[in-house]
Amino acid sequence: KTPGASIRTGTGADDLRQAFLDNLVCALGRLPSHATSHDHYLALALTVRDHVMERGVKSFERGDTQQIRRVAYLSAEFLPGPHLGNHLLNLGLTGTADKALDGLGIDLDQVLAQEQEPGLGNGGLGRLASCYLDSLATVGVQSVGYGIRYEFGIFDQTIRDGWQVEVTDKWLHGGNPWEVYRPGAVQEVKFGGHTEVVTDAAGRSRVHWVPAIVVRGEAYDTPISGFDSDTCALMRLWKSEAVESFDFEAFNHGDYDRAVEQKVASENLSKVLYPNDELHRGKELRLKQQYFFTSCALQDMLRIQSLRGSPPDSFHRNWAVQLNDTHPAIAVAELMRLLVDVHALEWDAAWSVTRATLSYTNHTLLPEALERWPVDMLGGLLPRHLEIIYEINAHFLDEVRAAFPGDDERLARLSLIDESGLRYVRMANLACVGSQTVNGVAELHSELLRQTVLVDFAALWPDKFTNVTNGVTPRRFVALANPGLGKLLTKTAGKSWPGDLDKLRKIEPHTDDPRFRSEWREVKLSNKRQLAALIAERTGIEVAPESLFDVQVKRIHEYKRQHLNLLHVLTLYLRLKRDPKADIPARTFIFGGKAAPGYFLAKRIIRLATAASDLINNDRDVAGRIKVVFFPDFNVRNAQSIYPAADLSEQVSLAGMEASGTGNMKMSLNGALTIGTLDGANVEIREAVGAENFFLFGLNAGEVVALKRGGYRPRDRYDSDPLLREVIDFIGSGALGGDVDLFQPLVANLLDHDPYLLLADYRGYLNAQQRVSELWMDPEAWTRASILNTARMGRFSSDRSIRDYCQRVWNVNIKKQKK
Ligand code: 26R
Repeated sequence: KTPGASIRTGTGADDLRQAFLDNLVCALGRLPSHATSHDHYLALALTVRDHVMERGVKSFERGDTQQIRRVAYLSAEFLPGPHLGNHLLNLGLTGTADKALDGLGIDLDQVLAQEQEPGLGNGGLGRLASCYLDSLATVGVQSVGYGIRYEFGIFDQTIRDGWQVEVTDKWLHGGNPWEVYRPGAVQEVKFGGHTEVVTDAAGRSRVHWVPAIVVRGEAYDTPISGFDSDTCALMRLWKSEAVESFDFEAFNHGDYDRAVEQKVASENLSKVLYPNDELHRGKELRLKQQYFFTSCALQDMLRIQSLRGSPPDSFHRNWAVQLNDTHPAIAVAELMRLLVDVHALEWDAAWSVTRATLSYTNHTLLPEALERWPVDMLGGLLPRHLEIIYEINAHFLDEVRAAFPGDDERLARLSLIDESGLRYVRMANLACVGSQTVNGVAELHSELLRQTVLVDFAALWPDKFTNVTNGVTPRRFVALANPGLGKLLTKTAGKSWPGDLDKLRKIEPHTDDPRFRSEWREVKLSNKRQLAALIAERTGIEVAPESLFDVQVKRIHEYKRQHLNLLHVLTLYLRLKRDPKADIPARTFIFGGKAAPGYFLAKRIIRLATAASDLINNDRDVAGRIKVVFFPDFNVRNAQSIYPAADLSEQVSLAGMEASGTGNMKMSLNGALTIGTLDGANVEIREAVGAENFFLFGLNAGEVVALKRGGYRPRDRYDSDPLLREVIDFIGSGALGGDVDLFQPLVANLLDHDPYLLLADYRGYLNAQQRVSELWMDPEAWTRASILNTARMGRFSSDRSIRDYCQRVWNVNIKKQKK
């Protein structure tokens, strides 16, 4: 035992069991004889949290004494997934916990199943933030992930009569054993009102913001452990509270409704996550949320800064602040306000500090996702920030005029204010101007960023731009999700691979070993059996584990083209109906993903998937040949069951649209082969695993632009391709169930607009699918390609991404603290 180690954090099975029982009785007040599985979960979570906290506290202490530059990752979304199993893995305590509970007749898996995951994000961007905290802790960088403690996260998806029905997410209802409330870290956040110029004691004029409303931000900390690491990251989420519980004046006048109005309005700020991704609607409450957490975060960093005894003008030496998309981009103006108005720095000094502190990551090129706020709305809510934005803009446009004299159009494009009609503040421009570094999330995306959305900024400041390709944590998405594969990898490549993913290369020489191949297939088959059981439980559909599992799981969006996948499914179906003897290997098509509640066509695409599922699964003519599943409520937990069972990973977005994708990495890492376009990180995955182990199809980004420019006419494709005509007519015919009009909007959209060029890529896609079927019929060749996918995916560990950020963006040294 290490000196000072208490039973509370002892690492033997007896210590763990005792700590567990103590928590059950003392912290939860439950008699062991009466405790439920959920009580067991809470008690084990509290036990494990002690271990993580102890590390966290010690590592932050080191950071304070060493005046280390810390990373603050500002993100409106986090999707950590269930914590318990991951912590046990990271701490090396899984076996011990199993043993400790076993001694009490308790099953660890049943305990793990009790946890409600925090669904505080929509999809890729939120999950990436959580992978990055995992890797920051793992590689030993001190960091805080700042965000919002939404009371209601992303909705739970249920399927009723084939339609998505949204159910409120109640993740906090069973209690949250992971978070620690921090009364000492409370912040005040102002809204509305006006500004005044006042003279301070030193005779200097300063701007004073007199707000209409003040809201309290309360901090809740969740520790995030690293793999085999002494460092621990912190996820610090802010909850909004009213400053006063009641308006006592109104209360005393008997106006009870008005008395609580203010309180309700304040608490609404952190009430619910906006469930739309990639569609910016200028909702005021969302702007309030963004400012709320950004302000809390920056004030908190300044507080810690002063606790360390460092002055505000060296803020950038102590903090590197990363803006996860433009959602926290108001940070540019807020940091200026805090430095100039509150900490009395001169404008120029404050501007240098701000620009040396902030960096901005862009996650999407879709024009409808770019955030811009009406000037009146922003000015009404944040009057001082609008003044600051104007002043930044004035300085900035002077710089532009000097660099490009007389170029007024360029000036208008670069301006922080869009003045082409109703006036808007452009948040991407604000983020660019206020940042040290701007990056995209895959090579292709970063390139397109420089060539399109941010082309004028790239011309002005070419050195500001860089790329950091996304990555995923192999701990959660391989070791935890796929323990069978994990064991085989450890046996073959040694035990260090989860923290050093390039080690996977070591399995490559075993590709041609028949024994290894058969073990590889056995692992996959066993994962598919488990998923088949889960599918039966959730949907009542029976699928054959021996069939090819063809998987597309991600948010539902037209640009991701789940409906292109469905065109293939239905084409196969029609072919089997026509030609029952067709040589087509058995396939199970698995779809999963949530649609934004207000996204009409995305919901129709889900309905199309469920209609195809109903029709095909109940047609005896194709029994044993193809099956279709829509797996409800795709979230981190379900993802952990699905990725390990995938044979084929569908990454079929229109080239140039998907910034990176990260599900593509998770599946390939778990031995799936990809069918995909040259989009996002697919490009780099294909390079890494080898073109012969990847099914490529479709237009590339340049061809997409050219085709659109040349006047694309989808109806011509329909007219000239009989297979395409047949499948589209079939969808429009009413034969899929429901009334004839059910899929008319989808069909009409494809024939008359087809903004994502499905009809142009249809043939190429069918051909690639044909190659998939052929390779599948040669199990040895398929297995070989599957092994090579895993073996060559090392660079897509989020540890590599974080090292890239440390080098190219944050200027932080990595000294992995070994135990
Ligand atoms: C403006 C608002 C409605 C909004 C826009 C976009 C809200 C949320 C989003 C989410 C976007 C930015 C997102 O998740 N993008 C995804 O980021 C992943 C991580 O970098 C990429 O892998 C993925 O390609 C990209 O779509």
